[in-house]
Amino acid sequence: KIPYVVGSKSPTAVAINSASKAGEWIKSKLGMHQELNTKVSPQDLVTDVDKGAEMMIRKLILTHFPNHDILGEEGVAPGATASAAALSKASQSEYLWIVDPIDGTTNFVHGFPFFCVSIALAYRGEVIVGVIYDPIKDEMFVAEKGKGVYIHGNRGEVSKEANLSDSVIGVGFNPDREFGLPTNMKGINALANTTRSLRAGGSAALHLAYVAIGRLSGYYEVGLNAWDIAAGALMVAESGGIVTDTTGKPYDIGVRHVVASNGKIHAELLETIKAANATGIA
Ligand code: 2AM
Ligand code: CA
Ligand code: CA
Ligand code: CA
Repeated sequence: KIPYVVGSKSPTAVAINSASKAGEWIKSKLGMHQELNTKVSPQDLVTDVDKGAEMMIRKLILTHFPNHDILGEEGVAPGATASAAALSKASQSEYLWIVDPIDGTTNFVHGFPFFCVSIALAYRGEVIVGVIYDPIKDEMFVAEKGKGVYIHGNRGEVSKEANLSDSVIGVGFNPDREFGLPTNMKGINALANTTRSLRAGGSAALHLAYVAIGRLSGYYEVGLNAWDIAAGALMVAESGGIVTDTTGKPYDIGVRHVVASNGKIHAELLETIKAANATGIA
């Protein structure tokens, strides 16, 4: 279905196959998870299905690329400090796979049909492949560095809006009640007053994929991790959009406070977030 994937063993093909297999399995487990635990806070959920999907993806990647490193959300100790430490160690890798087995676990647990598998491959710290699979809509988003973004073989493009007042912006509610959520809400408030409308679907990766193919004009959320953003950020860049942090610094795999857009509204989006004092902890 994706024309430029040659051979079933290219990294892109392995990413697509892994996302597709894990996604099908996750979908089959919808409403059937057996364990539900919390991590650092009551809002921070994990199920046996998150863990099982990550194991499945690890195994598939290592079958083809036994020497590559893998950074997966459920393989890392929870909490901002632990995830930053894991990323800083992992970023020394030559080839590093960055895996979020279910992005949108809260949705998965509640049966809200908006979640995905997100898989990225970085070479010396730079993302070169990004794959996001939504098993509910059976939508496979694929980006390769320098080759654009594709949804089932069709080239994706960012939207055309040139002003925030014509824009629909994706946002998310950071679960950290003490710092993250209050910061996020300042930005969300400012955007609610200046945009056409906001959408908070609950999956950072899918929101980024939607920006890349023009279903959203932009996206803003603070306090994310590398696995939420890596694949989607490549997609936005490859479709002609822009991804920065909330201060305007260009995207790299360490960015946690993300602003993504079709490019045309980026300055206005950043300005609005900065003026609201919603840039998050550096
Ligand atoms: P997850 O479902 O993989 O955990 C929703 O606003 C976004 O925030 C999702 O992409 C979600 O990813 C992420 N998220 C959920 N809990 C989080 C936490 N405790 N810290 C940071 N990000 C989180
Ligand atoms: Ca999680
Ligand atoms: Ca995630
Ligand atoms: Ca996850």
